[in-house]
Amino acid sequence: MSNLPKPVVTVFERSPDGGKGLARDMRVRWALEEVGQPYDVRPVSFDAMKETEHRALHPFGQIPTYEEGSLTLFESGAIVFHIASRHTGFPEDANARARAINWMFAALSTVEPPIVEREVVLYLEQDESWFEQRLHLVENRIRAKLTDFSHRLGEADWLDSGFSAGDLMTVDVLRRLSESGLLEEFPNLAEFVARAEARPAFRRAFEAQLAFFNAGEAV
Ligand SMILES: N[C@@H](CCC(=O)N[C@@H](CS)C(=O)NCC(=O)O)C(=O)O
Repeated sequence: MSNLPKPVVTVFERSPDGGKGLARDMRVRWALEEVGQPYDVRPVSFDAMKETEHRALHPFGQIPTYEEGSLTLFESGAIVFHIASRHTGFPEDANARARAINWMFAALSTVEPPIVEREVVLYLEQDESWFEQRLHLVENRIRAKLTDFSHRLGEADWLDSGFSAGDLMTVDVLRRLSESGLLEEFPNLAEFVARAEARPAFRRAFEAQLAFFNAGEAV
């Protein structure tokens, strides 16, 4: 058990994903569970996110943020990186650690952008005459990334020798495709995600965000 100050993570007061754990606080919760670090959450409404008080923590008015004593971070990648560095989320071997970091960056800067773009198309461009064409285009861009990634993963359980923050970030990014049907086109990737979701730390993080969502629904 660490004696670091208990971190506080900001989360959606009412997540638009309906409790599916697709918002980016999920990767932070999961990382904290993996390293056994207790944490608190602070809900923020969409309006409050854009207010000066929250922008002091997150200049772009988003979640998640991470406060640990006098340290404040935003950007889920930087937060998970920090958690993994402070605890045991990276392999001890220096090269394996560098490769895990490599995968974190790949997840965030190569795989996640077209996935987020697909969400933009679905949420904001549904009424456009070119909606179907554009969706097809963006989904093919995602398929191209998944094809490369699927070849690279092959039959391995994890990206490198053992589960690390690189796997965590990659899986959390791929989970955003959970209702798209795209992941199922790549059985080894679907299994990779399922394997990670079966981890006790993932389950705890998932249940915590779901309980939080359900408590909000009950109000
Ligand atoms: N690059 C940022 C993206 C943060 C982000 O897009 N957060 C979403 C929730 S997953 C959000 O706050 N959306 C509300 C908004 O942008 O107003 C990260 O990885 O932390």
